[in-house]
Amino acid sequence: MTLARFQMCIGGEWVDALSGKTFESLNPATAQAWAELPDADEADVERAVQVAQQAFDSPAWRGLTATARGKLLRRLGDLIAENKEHLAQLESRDNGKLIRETRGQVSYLPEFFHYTAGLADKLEGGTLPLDKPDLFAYTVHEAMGVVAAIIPWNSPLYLTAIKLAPALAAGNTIVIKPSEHASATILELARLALEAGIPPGVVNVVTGYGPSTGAALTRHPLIRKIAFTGGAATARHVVRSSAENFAKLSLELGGKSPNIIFADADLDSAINGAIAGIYAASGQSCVSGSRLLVQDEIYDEFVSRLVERAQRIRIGNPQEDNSEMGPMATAQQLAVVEGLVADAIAEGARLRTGGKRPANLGEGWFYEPTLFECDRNSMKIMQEEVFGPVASVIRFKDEAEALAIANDSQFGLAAGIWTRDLGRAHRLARDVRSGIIWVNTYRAVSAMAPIGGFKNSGYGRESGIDSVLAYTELKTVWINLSQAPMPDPFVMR
Ligand code: TXE
Repeated sequence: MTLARFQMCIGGEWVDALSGKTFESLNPATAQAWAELPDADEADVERAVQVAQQAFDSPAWRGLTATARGKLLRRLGDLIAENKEHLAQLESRDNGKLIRETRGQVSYLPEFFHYTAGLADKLEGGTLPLDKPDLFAYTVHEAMGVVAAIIPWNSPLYLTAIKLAPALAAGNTIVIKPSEHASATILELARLALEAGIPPGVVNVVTGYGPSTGAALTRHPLIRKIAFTGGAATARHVVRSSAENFAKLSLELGGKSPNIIFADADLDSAINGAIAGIYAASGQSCVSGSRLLVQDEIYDEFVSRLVERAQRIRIGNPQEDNSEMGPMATAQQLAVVEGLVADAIAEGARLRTGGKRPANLGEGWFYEPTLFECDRNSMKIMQEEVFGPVASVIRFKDEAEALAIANDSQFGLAAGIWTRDLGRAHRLARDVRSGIIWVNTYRAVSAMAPIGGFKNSGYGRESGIDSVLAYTELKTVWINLSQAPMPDPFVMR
């Protein structure tokens, strides 16, 4: 099979790596290479960052009003809408996500650009009611400079959109490093950005591996902000890189989110919510509801219904419309899942279904929907992120115990609460330590709703009305109104 050939986008030009090196991207459904991409090293990253800095300083970008930037973002959103089927197909082939899911995600993608476009010219500073009558001061939100965006493989377009749109709305330029496992759609996005009229050099994409391309980018001295989504171990490298020049950081690192089902819940809905939480996207979602907490009275019925539904999930080619679960996106992730399942069995977790690769699906990195029953929240399978279709379920007596189990985690990204009791829903929404709470629903996203975590799930928020501010520096301007000479130079005014 001939491989699709991609080039990187630097300064509006389509280029190979200076070294000429390339790497292959594999199709997770077949484990076969389908594309070849440039393997950027330090020299390519240097070029991309320099070009992004020049674009930041250029009148073609800096001279635009915020309203004009907003119009460009709106146009980019429109172009994504026009190209949605192409983008959905490409992402599904590259990372193995279901076509029905990539279609849904891409159809919604323009909203992130349209919503953020409207925010571009609403970043108002303030005039300060100073306690010093001879002085007047005001604040301004200014662009930071060159932003580095580090993107994982699980939802490349979505996770890029929530960084790219606010970064550009605020007037920054950007160098994006997509995952080596799923870069194709981000290169297409750069093409659409150029087509939208965003000046060359404002949006750049370098492709390659994390420890080489990614590390060269995050430690580059001209980078003023790093927006990262990925795993905790990689995030620690990124935090260390940022110490070089104190680049600002946002980190979104996944979780072990509790999905709490009370006996008074609508059980049909809660079953669907539990399935959506863990088996959608084959569990490769930062917000996956991988810890199921189920109340005593309904525990047995709930678990057997869940097992029955999990066993009916149609695993198959992600590009077929009727598949319900596709493969793991990478062979490494499949190995992680297999390792954690083996550890769970060794620790005494009871395997109710799954726990293996399905037969008859060829070489693709498929894994069965898996469910463990656990007696203790301290078990490794209750504490560690699997990032695969593996749920662990535990029983609880009452609200206090559910809350204690929910909060007994190093993570704090999301939580689901299933109950008809309004007071209880609000109590738990208040007391569960996580950045997102879903009541009687799961895995809902919106351009208007911030996403981000407490504890080891990271810091910073993406999406929502404050998202653009996270890509700005605040400047305070002081004006002396007095006609008198400057007073005593040795005393602070
Ligand atoms: O992500 P990595 P991986 C979790 C999930 C998974 C684990 C590891 O638990 O098992 O993370 O996944 C780039 N400097 N999530 O290995 O390594 C890399 O090239 C700079 C949660 O795929 O974090 C890629 O572009 N960059 C998650 C990006 O970092 C580096 C989504 C993410 O890769 C780098 C995915 C370095 N030294 C996995 N090393 C979520 N929150 O949604 C790697 N990269």
